[in-house]
Amino acid sequence: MKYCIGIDLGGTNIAVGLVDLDSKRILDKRSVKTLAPRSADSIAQDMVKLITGLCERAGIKLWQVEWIGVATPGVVKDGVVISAPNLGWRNEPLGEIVYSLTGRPTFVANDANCAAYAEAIWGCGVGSQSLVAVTLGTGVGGGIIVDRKVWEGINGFAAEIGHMVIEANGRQCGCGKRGCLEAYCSASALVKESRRMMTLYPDSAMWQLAGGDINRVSGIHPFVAARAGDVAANQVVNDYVNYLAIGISNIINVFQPEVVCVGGGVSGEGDNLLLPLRERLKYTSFGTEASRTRVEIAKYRNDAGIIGAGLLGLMKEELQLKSVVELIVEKFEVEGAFVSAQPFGNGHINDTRLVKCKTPDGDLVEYVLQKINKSVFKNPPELMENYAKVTEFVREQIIEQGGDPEREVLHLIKSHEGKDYVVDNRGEYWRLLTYVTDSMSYDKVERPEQFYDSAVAFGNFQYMLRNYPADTLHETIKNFHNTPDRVRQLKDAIALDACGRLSEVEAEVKFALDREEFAKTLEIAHEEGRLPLRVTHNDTKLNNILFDTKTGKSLCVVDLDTIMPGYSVNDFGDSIRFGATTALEDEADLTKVNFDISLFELYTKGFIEGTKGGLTVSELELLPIGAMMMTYEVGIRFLADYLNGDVYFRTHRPGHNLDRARNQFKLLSDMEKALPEMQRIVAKYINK
Ligand code: GN1
Ligand code: MG
Repeated sequence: MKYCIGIDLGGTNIAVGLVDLDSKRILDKRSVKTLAPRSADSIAQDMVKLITGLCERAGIKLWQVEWIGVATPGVVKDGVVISAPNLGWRNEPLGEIVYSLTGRPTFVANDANCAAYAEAIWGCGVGSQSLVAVTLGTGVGGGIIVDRKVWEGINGFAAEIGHMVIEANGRQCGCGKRGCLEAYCSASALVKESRRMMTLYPDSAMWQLAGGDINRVSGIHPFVAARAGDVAANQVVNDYVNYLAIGISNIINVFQPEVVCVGGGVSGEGDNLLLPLRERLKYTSFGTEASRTRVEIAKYRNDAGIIGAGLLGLMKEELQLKSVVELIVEKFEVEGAFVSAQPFGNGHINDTRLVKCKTPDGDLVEYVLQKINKSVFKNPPELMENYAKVTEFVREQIIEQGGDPEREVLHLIKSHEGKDYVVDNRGEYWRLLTYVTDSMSYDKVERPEQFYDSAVAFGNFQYMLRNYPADTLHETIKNFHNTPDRVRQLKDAIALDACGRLSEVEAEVKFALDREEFAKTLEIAHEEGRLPLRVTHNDTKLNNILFDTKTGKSLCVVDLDTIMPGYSVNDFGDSIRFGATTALEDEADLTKVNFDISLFELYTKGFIEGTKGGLTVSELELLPIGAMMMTYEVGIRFLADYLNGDVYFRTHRPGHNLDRARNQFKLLSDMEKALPEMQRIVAKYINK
């Protein structure tokens, strides 16, 4: 089955439905009160809670939802609700907010328009080219479809059918004018009129139906009483139908649509409303004899909002709707037109998508789009300045080394404004990179040569940056690999115990704090002049290298967010902890997690070769400590994040960060035992 989510955001309720795209049916739905006025952020959070609940009940994952459609009152453009008086909103980037919370493509459109469209294409107007929808609810709404497209008018809010005047100097309307259709044909007007007649006719059957309480009369009561022959009710219904017929005949006279679709709460009367209405229209429309316009009751009635919203993804071309990601991609100098965007890679921090565009010749061009995680990288413009300068510098080095600058270094695409990034309405930063064709990355070593290759590549990367002016680099994350400071952060997390998880992890906390002295080793070596600061990558996991799928060789170092002054041995160590192991970084079965000394040896050989004699002997002697340090450090970072409630690293299951921490601690225990062996191996390559 193919699923989507349809959200009907109303002034009173937020209704969310899980829609089956094939049958175009609502499989399940839930709602909460809107409680307007409320911020778009807080409303979106409620929407996401309902979405998650629906997915859980249906036993599906959020990523299985093809897209999310939101129908909202007010004027909408490119996912931004420009103005919605019912919600008290102006310029709220609802699409971006929902996207950022769910990661699913999100479309936003005006509620009456999407309801009308759903009726025209799949509802009572199926197969028709033109349809006008009249919604009889709290107010009277409308939507106009011409040639299967929504007619929004030059100002963007056409189809205010409820505010067509049908009686000069008539009843007062909420809009300030007099005589509007809404003042006669909304459900509220119907109730008001029933009450007026009840006071004039104390023996009307409507009194009984309302239980003797005039405040409890509803829009259904006059119809029921009229069928029983009640005079007062008959007059209410007749007047109602007459006024509605005037409104609808005006619509027919102006548009001559194939279908007029009557929806909203009052349309629940079905034939009781439709048959007299059709009868009246015979006398009110122009050219009735020859008229081919059909007047019908809406198919979706109360669910029109959910269905219309859910199906937005199917009507995005016609409605000229674009998802948040598409709108961002269009702000860059891309070749061709946007086709799709899919989640990409296994990074724990940024939101990464593989974007496909199509050129007029029909060629597909691929890009990598990333939304920079602002809570991790506090100053994205500085980060992007590093990124652009470093890639430029590395490009020159690659040309010097005789490499292919197109495939061996990342390439930033400029925005139309000539910048290296785009900022969206919410102040989020996005960058676009060319995708290196025929390449892939690995989360685990598949062949030993691969690991050796990655060692040469990371070593060479450091070598290429050996003359980079370090003082021009911004520090994108302060104290990133300052392990004693990471211990301090762990202690803060322990003291806070934000989620009450501390008692669960006593053994892990003890393991971490027992090694507090060890944590200082590299800082001391640096102070003693044995470990220089260099320009380093600082995130040298195997999956941050692209391999050529044709040759199997390493190709390009990626993930350049943390290039900063650092220690060479930490770059070495980060690769070891991630690659020289028999399991993935998050393997929960610790019996499968073992340090692999032969992979350690291969990497040592490759890294020393890659750095081309650029590292000092005292530095090289610290390589095994670097391996242990990075394993320890990321282990305590995972543990601290678990205690803090998983706010830093992206998780995919409960306890994910704890599994990762335990995994790294198991690896560290192995390494502690293997330290003499590691030192012997390193010594062997130093002397070569
Ligand atoms: C993060 O973004 P990604 O997944 O490549 C983290 C690294 C950790 C790593 C653990 C900026 O790297 O420091 O070692 O997860 N990056 C940042 O897998 O914190
Ligand atoms: Mg990465």
